[in-house]
Amino acid sequence: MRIVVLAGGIGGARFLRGLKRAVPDAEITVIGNTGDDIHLFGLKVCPDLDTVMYTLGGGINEEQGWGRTDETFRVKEELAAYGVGPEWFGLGDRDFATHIVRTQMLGAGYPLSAVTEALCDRWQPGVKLIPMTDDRVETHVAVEVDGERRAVHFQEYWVRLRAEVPAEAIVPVGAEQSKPAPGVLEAIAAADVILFPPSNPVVSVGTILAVPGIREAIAEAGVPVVGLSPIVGDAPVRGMADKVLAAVGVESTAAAVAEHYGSGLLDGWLVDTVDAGAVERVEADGIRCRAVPLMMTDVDAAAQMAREALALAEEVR
Ligand code: GDP
Ligand code: FO1
Ligand code: CA
Repeated sequence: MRIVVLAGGIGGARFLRGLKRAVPDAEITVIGNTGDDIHLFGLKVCPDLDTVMYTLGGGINEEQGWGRTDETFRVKEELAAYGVGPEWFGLGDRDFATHIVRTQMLGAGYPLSAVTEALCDRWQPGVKLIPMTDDRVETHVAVEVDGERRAVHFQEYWVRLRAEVPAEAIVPVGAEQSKPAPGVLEAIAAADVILFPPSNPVVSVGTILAVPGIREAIAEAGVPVVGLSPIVGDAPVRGMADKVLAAVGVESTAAAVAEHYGSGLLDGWLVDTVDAGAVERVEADGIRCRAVPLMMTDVDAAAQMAREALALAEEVR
């Protein structure tokens, strides 16, 4: 079975770990969000690609959900001693090596997709991880600070400002001019099923869908497209997805997120059992919906969610 998954960071990575356990023989292609990417200290950092790579490759900091396990911050301390920031972004020593290798290869002329493949040679994530695009796309957030409207990088909004200032718009800068990376459209066209994990619908899956051609390819693939809600009990399970949903005018409910994707894209949608009341509303929108446990408390729980998603895909096929 060929499965394509559109993934952000933690929500995507933890779901993928379950999916691999549920269907060990499946050929899984992950289209990763690169809108969160940021240049720091002259280095290219790709948080969502790295979160997927480290999680599936066994190098992730489990408690945190991002970054390396057993991390130290000596380089960051030394940079701070030079007065070189930003200090609000915690790049660890082991993680730095990944960004150095990536930046070196990009500088030598390799596209991000080839660089990602090379990094995965070490981590062996057991999936084909492809960035959504090789072109530069950066999510910026229009915020109002001290009565003034300005655009900040998504990481500054998320990490430094903790999404506590009102976001007026979310803009994937560069997306309109970007092209899907090699292999993205091919994987979608060859897929037996396409899954949207419980990733952020706006700044993870939404950004991937903003790359011209990807949304269209999914809609035209003619295979079941099934998503899992990252919103449980009218709130994100972790993080501040409610803030970016509000910025695009979507309420933080499992049903509203399904409607945001729309029946033109989604065939099936899983909500948590606490949101069973949403099933009728989602089905009225023409999207087949089931309520099942959606908390990824461990890999087995994530695997069971993956089985439910694939079962729903068979129902709508
Ligand atoms: P990020 O890039 O690290 O923010 O990760 P993603 O975009 O892939 O996923 C973020 C989303 O994952 C958040 O909106 C969370 O609500 C969701 N999430 C995290 N853990 C769980 C879980 O156990 N169950 C569900 N249903 N959603 C989760
Ligand atoms: N998230 C934080 O909240 N604080 C950090 O200092 C931070 C550092 C960081 C470094 C590398 C990396 O791959 C991810 C990192 N993240 C950090 C997580 C990440 O930037 C965001 O949580 C996601 O991109 C949000 O979607
Ligand atoms: Ca992210």
